[in-house]
Formats: sequence, C-alpha cells, structure tokens
Amino acid sequence: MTDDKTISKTLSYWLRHRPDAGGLTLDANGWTSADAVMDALIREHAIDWDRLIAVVEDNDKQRFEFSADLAQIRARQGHSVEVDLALDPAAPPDQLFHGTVERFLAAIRTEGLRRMRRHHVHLSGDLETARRVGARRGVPVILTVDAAAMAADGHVFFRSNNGVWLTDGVPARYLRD
Ligand code: HQG
Repeated sequence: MTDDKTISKTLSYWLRHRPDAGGLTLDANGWTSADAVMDALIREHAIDWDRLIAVVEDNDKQRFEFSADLAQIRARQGHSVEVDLALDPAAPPDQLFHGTVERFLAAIRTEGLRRMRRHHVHLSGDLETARRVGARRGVPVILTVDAAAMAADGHVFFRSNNGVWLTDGVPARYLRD
C-alpha cells in the first residue's frame, strides 16, 4: 500500500506546483475540486476517500485543508503557482528562525533571505522546526531573524493557518547567527 508520505508528496506537487500534472485546475485562492483530486489519486495510488481524509487530517505539518463542505481542497502554503491565500498581516514575535545549510550562507549574508521559487520566505517560530527545515538539505544551520526590527521598519508578515511565518524577503541586516 502507498504510504501517507508518498500521498502527501503527490498532493503537495499538484496543489502547490503542478496542478496540471494531476489534471487539476486551481481557483484564484488555490482551491480545487476534492472529487477531481480523488479521481487523480485513485489513478496514481488506488486510495479511497477515507484514506485521503486521513492523510489531510493526520498530516504532520497540516499542509492541506478541505473547505467546510469537503467539496474543495487546497494546500495551506508553499505554492510556486500564483495563488492568493488571502492571509491577513500578523504581528510577528520578536524573533523568528530560518533553517538552512552552510553552502547557502555566503549568498544569504550578502543578499539576505530570498523567497526563491516560493511566494514568500518561510520562517519558524521555534528553533526545533527551523532545525528540521534545514535538516532537509544537510547539517542544519539556524539563522535568527530580528522580526521586531523588521516589523518596526514596515516589513509585513503573514502567518499561514498551519503556523508558518511568511514574509517577502529578509534583508541581511536583520539576520543574526
Ligand atoms: C535558501 C518545507 C541562497 C533557503 C519546509 C532554503 C519549510 C538562499 C532554500 C518550507 C537564499 C529555499 C520552506 C539566498 C534563501 N541565497 N540560498 N539569498 N535565500 N536561500 O524549500 O525555507 O514540507 O524554498 O535557506 O519544512 O527550506 O514543503 O525554502 O534552503 O516549511 O511543507 O534557499 O518547505 O515545508 O528552499 O522551506 P525552500 P525552505 P513542506
């Protein structure tokens, strides 16, 4: 049987990056028909509705959400395709954290944190989450972001509804080791 992580990765790919690869179309806010997702998953992984609901509800980072009537599904953040998640600006904690790896540090210290292929730079409210994000790429290096100073200088922050802090970019002067 396909494991939950594989199904979650397939959903992330379709709902954040390549809806066409699943034969899906996202609306302006990133939603797509849950029936269409189910049909596509049946083709790829032979799973049923109960399994899809379990993957969404038990997902370690709550990456996906259903609409209230279960008719639609979307990724909560992390898109590279253009979507408007209609997030409200939020006041960040004084410090936020970013987990990365040594090989990016020289560029980050010069250019700051850039959003790369995503809509925003992703920041974590706690060290452990940042460590796990960095560990995806190797030995994690944690940078501390002076979010209080950024906010005071007019930088806008959003908090996705699964708890990830998002901002357009972090200029190098707000980064601490
Ligand atoms: C780095 C996962 C060179 C940055 C995770 C990172 C997270 C630079 C990489 C979420 C740079 C981008 C996001 C610069 C940033 N020069 N490298 N100026 N600025 N970088 O995947 O933060 O499982 O787009 O440090 O858990 O690693 O998908 O961002 O290493 O929450 O739900 O460029 O993705 O969540 O990589 O990860 P990413 P990220 P999911």
